[in-house]
Amino acid sequence: MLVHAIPASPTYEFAADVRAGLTKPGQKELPSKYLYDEVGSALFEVISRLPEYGLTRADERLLRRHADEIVDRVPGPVAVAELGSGSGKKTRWVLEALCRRQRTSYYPVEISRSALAMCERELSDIDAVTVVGFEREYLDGLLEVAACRKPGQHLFVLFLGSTIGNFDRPAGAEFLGEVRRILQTGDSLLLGADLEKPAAQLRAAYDDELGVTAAFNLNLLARANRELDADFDLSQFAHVATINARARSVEMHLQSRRRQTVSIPVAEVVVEFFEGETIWTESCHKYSAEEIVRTARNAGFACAAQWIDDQWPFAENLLIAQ
Ligand code: AVI
Repeated sequence: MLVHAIPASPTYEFAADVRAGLTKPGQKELPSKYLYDEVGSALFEVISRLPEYGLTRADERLLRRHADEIVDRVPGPVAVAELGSGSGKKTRWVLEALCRRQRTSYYPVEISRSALAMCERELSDIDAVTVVGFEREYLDGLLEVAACRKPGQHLFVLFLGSTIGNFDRPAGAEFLGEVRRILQTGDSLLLGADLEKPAAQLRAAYDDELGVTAAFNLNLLARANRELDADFDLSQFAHVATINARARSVEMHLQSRRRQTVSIPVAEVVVEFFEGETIWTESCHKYSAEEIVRTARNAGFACAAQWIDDQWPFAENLLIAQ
């Protein structure tokens, strides 16, 4: 796979974000994108196989069952861009269906180099697909992909796995608007979104019995130790998943088990924690099926079709740029 890489020095950005998030007045926080280093991406792969976490399997089931139908409704010929490809496993169904109709250029856009490498390994056996990876933030990558399109070619953008849920609602709506501005009329976006479900089911999904999600969350502190020379004592922080009923989200936090001081030399900061204080690390918003259609419409898309899984409430939404 050809990869457009960014110069490997994102440490200063991580350090700046850690410093800003942990010195913020009130609720301390760290951006969830830093959960996905090599270890975090591997742990997320395990999460997606846990019995309690049905989201990824629902996404994959819908794509497997409806790939032909989805592709039939996408105006073509197309090049495919995927925002946050992850391992690329579920993308296979869409690419195989497309390849029955045309040779396909596939552009995964990922900030995680290891996820891009996994994606290439997963998809390299599909003959009629050319994979060109972009190690970029989503919108930067999409802009570059859009610049490569051939005359008469539409873009088919995949934003799967309910990553939209990791934005707060206004930011999610704004993000869809940004994607629309990059696209041309008639281009399409396949948006996967996790739907609302009972609190007990959500609690189990984000605080599994084996402790994989806890390890995924704590790895953020381990990453700060590895990359920023921090001295977080992981045994003194607990993974907490809480339901925010008003925001209709699950929040992941890391809670300090005692009063403690942590120094983070590369970020040039020393941080005090009181007992019980938390670092907010991620939000996972859940949508209603109608809300997705409405939000998409406000962003300039028409929902051409929606498929909902029968085992785990999750919706695949085919949106056409108007
Ligand atoms: C990547 N994203 C859609 C996952 C989610 O469910 O919001 C991330 C995750 N966090 C904990 N478990 C999974």
